[in-house]
This record gives sequence, C-alpha cells and structure tokens, in this order.
Amino acid sequence: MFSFLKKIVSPFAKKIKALFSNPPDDAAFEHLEQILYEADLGAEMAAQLVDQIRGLYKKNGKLTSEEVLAFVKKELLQGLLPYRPPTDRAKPLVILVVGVNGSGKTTSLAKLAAHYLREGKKVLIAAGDTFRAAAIEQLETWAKRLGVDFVKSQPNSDPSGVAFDALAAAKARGIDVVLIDTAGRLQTKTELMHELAKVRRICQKQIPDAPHETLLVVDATIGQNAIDQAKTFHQFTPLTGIILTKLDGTAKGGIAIAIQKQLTIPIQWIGTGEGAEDLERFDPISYVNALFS
Ligand SMILES: Nc1nc2c(ncn2[C@@H]2O[C@H](COP(=O)(O)OP(=O)(O)O)[C@@H](O)[C@H]2O)c(=O)[nH]1
Ligand SMILES: [Mg+2]
Repeated sequence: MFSFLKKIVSPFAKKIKALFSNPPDDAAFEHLEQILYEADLGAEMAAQLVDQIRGLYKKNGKLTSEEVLAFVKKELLQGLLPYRPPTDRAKPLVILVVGVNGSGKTTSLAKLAAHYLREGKKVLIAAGDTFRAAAIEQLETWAKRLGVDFVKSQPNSDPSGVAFDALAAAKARGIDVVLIDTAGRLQTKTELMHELAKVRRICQKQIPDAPHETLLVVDATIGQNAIDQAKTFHQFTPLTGIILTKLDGTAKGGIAIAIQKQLTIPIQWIGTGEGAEDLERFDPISYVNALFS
C-alpha cells in the first residue's frame, strides 16, 4: 500500500532522523520546521511540532533521533479519522464528482469507473461537464475504452439535465453505479456553486437520496489551498469524501495528513498517476505508517 511514497516522501523520515543524530542546535530546529513545512503539513502544525520537540529536549538532552521520529509519528496519528469505506448500499449508487479546473475530476471518474468494473458492477458515466465540447469527448473516450454506458447532451446545455437523464437511464437499465462528471469551477464563483446545488436537487427528483456520494477532487500539489477549496465546496454541496490527486508528482504528501487533521471530510481515494489503475483507497493511519516505514 502507498508504494509510491517510497520514491517521494520517505526521505521525510530519513531527513528528520539525520537531523537529530547529534544533539540539535537552533539551526537544527529551524531546519526541522522547514522540512515539516515543505512536506505540506501546514505552517501551524509544523511550528507546533517543533515547539513540542524543543520541549522534549529540554527535559531530556539525550533524546535519540528514533525517539524524535516516534514522537512526530504519534502526533501525526493523533486525531486521524479511521478509514471509512464508500457507501455501497444504494442501487444505483450515485456519485457526483466536483472540483476546480484541472484537478483531475474526469480522470478520477474514469479510475472510479474502472474500479467498480473490476468489482463486477454495471457502470454508467454522465458527461455533466457541458461547458466544453472537448470535455464531453474526453469522457466519451474513457467510456469507450472502459466499455461502460455513457450519457451526454449538447455542449453548453444545463448539467442538471444530463444528471436527470443519466439517473433515468440508470434506473431503466439496472445500472449499479452512476458517476457524474461536472465542469471545473472556482469555489469563489458563487453562481457556479449554486449550479452544483441545482444538479443535486435534480438528482433527487429521480432518486430521493442521491447523490449518495459527493466527492471533491483536489490536486495535492496546490498545498494548503486544498483546505480552503474543500471548506467552500462543502458549504455549497455537502461533501462525503475527497479524492486527492497527483500525489505521485509531489513530495508534499503531508497535505493528506493536514487535510485529515483540519477537516472532518475523509479522503476516500488518492490518485497516483494518469492511468485508469492509478487510484488507491486512502487509510490515514496506514498512510502515516507508510510515511515512516
Ligand atoms: N500525475 C498525475 N496526473 C493526474 C492525476 N489525475 C489527473 N491527472 C492529470 O491531470 C490533468 C487534468 O486531469 P482532468 O481529469 O482532465 O482534470 P479535470 O479538469 O478536473 O477534469 C490530466 O493531464 C490528467 O492526466 C494523478 O493522480 N496523477
Ligand atoms: Mg474534466
């Protein structure tokens, strides 16, 4: 699990260990704060951890680097939500995928389709990103490649209409999982956020408790902005989970921990590449363990 971490984030533990192999001076503590900050744990958590470790050294000057590492690990694990598997009781299970432009929504949706296909489910994907013709084509290409049902409408049409048609088709065809793509939107554009709320309302006209999952796709490389994005999206369209993408392209794996410490929305999945297979379930506790393995 989380094998990609070995390549990119593991040096994190190694760096901390090296730093405390000799009794630390002020520069060592500053360096530690920088390492934690660069790993994207957030400025506040980084500063707090460093203060705590300074305190530990005051009490015991003979602290070993292993003990420092064990302390950091214990602190990171504290308060992390345990893994929550996605809902799978509803049929069809309706999953709405939201997020800003380029975060990896469409790719993640295709990865989810591949995941449910492997589970033997009948999958339908809906091209709710009606903003650009190219977005509809991108999803249609995935649908063909994966061999799943596909519902679209005209470019620039109302995305709620696509959602409505997709759920009607899913009910008629005995589909197990419906994945609805949406156009990228900045969380600061209120009218676009209201459009998402409308997509949800229209889904409920077909299936009263749909969407069962609303997943925010967040690019891990944007760092602490991820937290602001999640907070605002959550206000307009209650999120049940997060897909954190592009963890393969960043040494900042700490953002996953920062998100889980600051929000009560679980990261359900992480994206670790551009292929349909590059999606892993996220369990925060195993993740922290992997960071330190
Ligand atoms: N390396 C990497 N690239 C990703 C990942 N997820 C998406 N991408 C790439 O990010 C770009 C934008 O993805 P797309 O799904 O079109 O984003 P959307 O605008 O949110 O729908 C594409 O080039 C994807 O291949 C990931 O987990 N890792
Ligand atoms: Mg897209």
